[in-house]
Amino acid sequence: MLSTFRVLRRVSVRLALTPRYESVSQWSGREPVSQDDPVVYALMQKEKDRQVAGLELVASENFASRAALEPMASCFNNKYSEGYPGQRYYGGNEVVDELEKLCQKRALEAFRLNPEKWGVNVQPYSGSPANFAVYTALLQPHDRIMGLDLPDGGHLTHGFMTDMRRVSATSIYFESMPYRINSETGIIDYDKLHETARLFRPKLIIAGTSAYARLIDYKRMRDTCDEVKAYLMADMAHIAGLVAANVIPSPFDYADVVTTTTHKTLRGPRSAMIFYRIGIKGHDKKGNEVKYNLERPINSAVFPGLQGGPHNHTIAGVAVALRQAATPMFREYQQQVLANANVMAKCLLDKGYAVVSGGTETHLVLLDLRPKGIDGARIDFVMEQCNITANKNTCPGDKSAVTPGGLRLGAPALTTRGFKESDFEKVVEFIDLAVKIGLEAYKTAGATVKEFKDFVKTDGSTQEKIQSLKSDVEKFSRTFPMPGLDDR
Ligand code: DSN
Repeated sequence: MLSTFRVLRRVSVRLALTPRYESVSQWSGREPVSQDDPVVYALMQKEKDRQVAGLELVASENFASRAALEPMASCFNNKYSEGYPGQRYYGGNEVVDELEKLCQKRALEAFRLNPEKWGVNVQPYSGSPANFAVYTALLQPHDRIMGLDLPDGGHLTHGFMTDMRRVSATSIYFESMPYRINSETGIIDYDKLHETARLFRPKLIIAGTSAYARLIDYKRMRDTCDEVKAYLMADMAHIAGLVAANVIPSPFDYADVVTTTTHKTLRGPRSAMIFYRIGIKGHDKKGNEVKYNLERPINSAVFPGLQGGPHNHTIAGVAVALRQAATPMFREYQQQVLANANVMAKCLLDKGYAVVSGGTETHLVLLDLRPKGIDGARIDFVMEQCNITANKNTCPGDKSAVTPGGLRLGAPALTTRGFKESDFEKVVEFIDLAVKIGLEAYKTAGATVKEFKDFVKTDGSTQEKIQSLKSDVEKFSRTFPMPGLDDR
């Protein structure tokens, strides 16, 4: 059988040799991609098939609906609209203004926010730029921030740095002091966070996680912020859908600013939003009203500070997803996400696996493979060979992010495909089989991860087991529906 690469090469050579349009007058610009560019179209179909045939457990991924995807292939793509509704630099933005205001309104409604108390910027291109925009707005260069350390479940943009290097720009331009989880319990060490904050005196503390299966105690963090006079920024990117559905506590009760992406549990296109408090903050000693001053700095930081024209086609898709997020159907979906993640944790524990913090209260489970005598990098690789995608992840106490001890397993994407608790029991069976294949291979493979991977790819007996599991996974996965458009 020809490899995909060879097929694509043949197609590209043929296309290069055969002009599809003799002159510009023959090109209407209305040809479908399948006709205009079969090479890219073939890749789209190949990726679609990979998604349909696999078990998607990457906790930050999801499958957007057709309705949320379609606006991204619309004429909104064509329009530049630097500025904000009613204040644009270019003409022709009356419809874009309507769209952006609709998206803002739906964003506030989806999170049950009072428009007299909260405003929202829907222009950030994605989560990392959104977080950087908040820091740019509220901090001076080298001001101090505190976020959950990346190996403990935080995100790069929460100030990540190592002993050797300031990795994230958020640690290059700002002074970062991490807080951590308690390695015994797997829960954020709020006492230590409080103690460190009193010494470090940060100007902003981030309540947000990327690989953490427990609920955040926003009140405790608010209390610490009040004591040290810091802003509380919640980054709810992972849990936004659960918050919108009101199935977990909301950061809006305590935070000054809330950032989120729109494509994880929220199930929309890839984009981000920044919510900020507006209106009266309190009163000064003389009894005069003090107002929040977040809206102008945040809007200016997004544009013109960090970005150019907003991606209106994406904002249109986000508006669609936000309408969906305000429906009872969406709440039902998020309840199922929680139930599925819970079953995944329980089944893993029943099979003798270790799970960081002993379970989950969110959409993900952090599987600790170290007690099994293997790591996340090796098992992640074996699972990928079997069409099960997750990601290797550090566990408390891990020294290396390259061969971390665990795997992050998320329920949102498969729940979108209609998986219920019994299906997740089956998913755990598949994971368990993959771990067993990995453990067996580890006995014979060389010491390095590269040697392990080479062994897995070439050892006959290992390959036989992998192909058999892959075939079972594929058969199972293909029985579930996939949202979106059929061929893309
Ligand atoms: N990649 C996303 C995550 O996994 O959390 C966000 O950067």
